[in-house]
Amino acid sequence: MDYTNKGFGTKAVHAGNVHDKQYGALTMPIYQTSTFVFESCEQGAARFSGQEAGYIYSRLGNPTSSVLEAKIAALDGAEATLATASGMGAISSTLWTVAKAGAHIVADGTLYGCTYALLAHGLTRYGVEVTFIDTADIEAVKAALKENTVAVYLETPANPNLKIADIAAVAEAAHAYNPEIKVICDNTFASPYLQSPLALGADVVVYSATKYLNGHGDVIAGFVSGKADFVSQVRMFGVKDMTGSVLGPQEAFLILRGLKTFEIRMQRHCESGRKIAEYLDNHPMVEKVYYPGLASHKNHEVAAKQMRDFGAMISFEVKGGRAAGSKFVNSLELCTLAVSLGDAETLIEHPASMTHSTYGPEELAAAGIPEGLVRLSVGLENVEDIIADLEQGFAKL
Ligand code: LCS
Repeated sequence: MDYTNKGFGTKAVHAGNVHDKQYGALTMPIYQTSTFVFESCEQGAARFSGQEAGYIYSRLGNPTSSVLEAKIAALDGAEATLATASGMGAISSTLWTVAKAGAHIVADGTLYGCTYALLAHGLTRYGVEVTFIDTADIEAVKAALKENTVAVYLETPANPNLKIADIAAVAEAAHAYNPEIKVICDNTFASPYLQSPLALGADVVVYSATKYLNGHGDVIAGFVSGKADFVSQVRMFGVKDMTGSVLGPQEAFLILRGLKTFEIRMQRHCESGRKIAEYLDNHPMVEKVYYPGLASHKNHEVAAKQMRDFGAMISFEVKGGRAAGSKFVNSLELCTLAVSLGDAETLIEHPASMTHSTYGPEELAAAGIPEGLVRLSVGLENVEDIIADLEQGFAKL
């Protein structure tokens, strides 16, 4: 059946599924195998040369992962998707595919801490030039593009301050300068439920699937979606030869399981996220709330244009700065102090000392990440219980 015109929830449950012909299993079995048996030397040769379709070795592909990849491609509206062992595996395998010594990458300065480290301290060791800018400023994007620019890299909403860039405007500027430039968008905070960067003009979408896509806090994984030929390059060079960052079939199975409830999880996340953002915005102990769904957000209009809803990631500053923020976080009981996001459990963390500790104090300031910022990933608990916990935390200040 063709699921192209079906609803998001229907795609999440059915798209890409392959039914087991041997026993009729409803769910995709876990093909826990490292390698695949060839019938003959000739068949092995044909598989290696690409003349015959079929599995060779699980670093190059595995049936359980293939079903997951087809499903994510359907959710992303992509020609193809590649599953990786982590979000950083997806990002590094993609960047190792597009970059080489002498190449130039334009990147937003506000990124997940390890992505920032990869770009600022990793790739630059191998002769790749990186210019950090604010991609919400289109003139800055245009000014940064150069003859040797191979990619423009951004997150929107960005981790941890929910900064929004206009994906269509960034892609238009980059492609007008040079159609070969790959616009790479990290869609982790939004997920395919909220935003379709490829439809907006991006060339490549990367994810930490550790977050909303898996949604249950028990897997580390990533994805790369885009045109089939590019995704194939990332698979056959970026992952196969450069990083080896391959997803195991057990993890693929768990993500497939999590995706069955993806749409309803996201509906609940968004509904609670909105209520909590409004609660924080009206709270006398809160200095500032960073949430793209609030009209006060700097780029609320761009967010409203390119996102279907606003998600459940909220950052805020408690009055009294970093010390007050730490005291508040330490007094929470239901909200759990942990990095990561997009899980059933509401998680809270302090970016400057945790996820973004790869940034120095000046880099934090340049990226618009206040030292006292607290980041909340609103989970699937009952929203009144989350608010009651936040309220008792404020009362202790
Ligand atoms: N991209 C974004 C936007 C992320 O938030 C993360 C992880 C990654 C990529 C990397 O994915 P991973 O390799 O961990 O699957 N973000 C984390 C965070 O904010 N807290 O803990 C991890």
